[in-house]
Amino acid sequence: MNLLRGKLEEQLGAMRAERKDLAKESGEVKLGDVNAGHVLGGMRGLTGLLCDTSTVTPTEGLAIRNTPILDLTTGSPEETFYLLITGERPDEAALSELQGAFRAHSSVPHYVWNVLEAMPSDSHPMVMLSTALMTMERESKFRAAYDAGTSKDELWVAMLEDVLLLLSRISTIAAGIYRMKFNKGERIAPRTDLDWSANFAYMLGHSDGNDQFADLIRMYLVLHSDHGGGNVSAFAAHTVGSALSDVFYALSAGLNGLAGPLHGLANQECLKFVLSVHERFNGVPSDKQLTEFIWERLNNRQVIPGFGHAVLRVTDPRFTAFHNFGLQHCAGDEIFQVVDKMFNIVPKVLQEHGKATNPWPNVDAASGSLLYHYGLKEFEFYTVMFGVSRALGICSQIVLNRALLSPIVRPKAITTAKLKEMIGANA
Ligand code: CMX
Repeated sequence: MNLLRGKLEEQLGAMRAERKDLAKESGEVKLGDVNAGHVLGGMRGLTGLLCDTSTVTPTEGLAIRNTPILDLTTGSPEETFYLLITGERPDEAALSELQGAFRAHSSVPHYVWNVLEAMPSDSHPMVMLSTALMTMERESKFRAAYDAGTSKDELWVAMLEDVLLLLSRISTIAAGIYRMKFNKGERIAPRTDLDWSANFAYMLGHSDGNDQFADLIRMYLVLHSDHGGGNVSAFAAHTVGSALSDVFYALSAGLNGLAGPLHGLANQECLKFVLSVHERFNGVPSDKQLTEFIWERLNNRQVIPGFGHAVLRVTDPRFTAFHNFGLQHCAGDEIFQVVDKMFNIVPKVLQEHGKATNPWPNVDAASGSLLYHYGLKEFEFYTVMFGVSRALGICSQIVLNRALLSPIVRPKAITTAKLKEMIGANA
């Protein structure tokens, strides 16, 4: 990985100096106030982290290194990874080198499969993915370098090696989990003539690597790759990595957070909901039927999956990308038609209802219906797909954090009694 490593080395001096100067000269500058609501409300809205790979704004949504995500939907995950980690688009040579690195370790050693095969058959696919990563920790070059006394200035190089090995293997592992868990037959070995996403589609068993499904998987892996630094998975991985735990520990921690229903698991809930609408109305409901059904749920104090967002205040651009793909390729599919109809009806109802701060669809509202269309119907697997993609962003953040010598995360926690005392004193 001479080109990528060389690019990062070229950038590193200035970035380290900038961090040092900022800490020295501006460490006392106030960025905001901490109030009791932040402490009680999961630190929502509290500025407390640095993340340069991507940003999420309420009105524009996700931008990777200032490039709106909708401008990246025709590219490959390898290009996105290079952009995430360096802030630049790769030239042909750098891209080809990276594609080679993503292929180099795509055959997974037997001891990993042995562990997965020994797991109880009702293990969730996310547990299997996280376990597979932990199993490979024994191969960490970062840990070996640390144990050998490598200077902390140089540790990031071993971290980059670990990250490339991990990313190279994670799609093979995920596809193997899919075939094992859902009795799809023998595992399919990666091909040397396909890139990372095409190989993933191929190894799942739903594609020859060059069809529409492969194109959907390519876009899916780009769209979910990163979402700033404060979401549960990125923050968890960052915290674990800040203790100089290697990327196998850190990414596993992040993916364990992604497995929560309020985070990554929401995508399986969304498709479940869409299918339940389709089943209840024996097909695509009329506008009137859907409007009444949405009101019925809201009056029962149930949420409408796929709508609303903690940060966004517009339609999620990632939803727009999936929706456009569906309109182009799956317009005749009834499940997609339900998604399309919900897009036209639900925001109006949520606005009239007046509770949700953001009535617009998020990324999870459409992605499942497209996977379902192409035969990937086991929605317990969807969060694994999300995890394979999100590994790109989390791994980029971890390499940068080690390269920039980010300190250990250690916010101050207070007791409820102390909080009440502080509220009283400030009232
Ligand atoms: N349907 C019904 N009610 C909703 C709603 C929805 N889709 N979204 C928000 N609300 C309600 C909330 O439940 C809350 O009600 P209460 O005051 O009774 O508690 C009220 O509107 C205000 O909530 P909010 O400030 O708009 O939303 P939050 O920031 O608290 O929560 C989210 C954001 C995503 C958890 C929420 O919108 C939700 O539950 N959506 C449905 C589940 C979903 O699609 N999750 C995927 C999220 C994708 C992602 O995070 O990437």
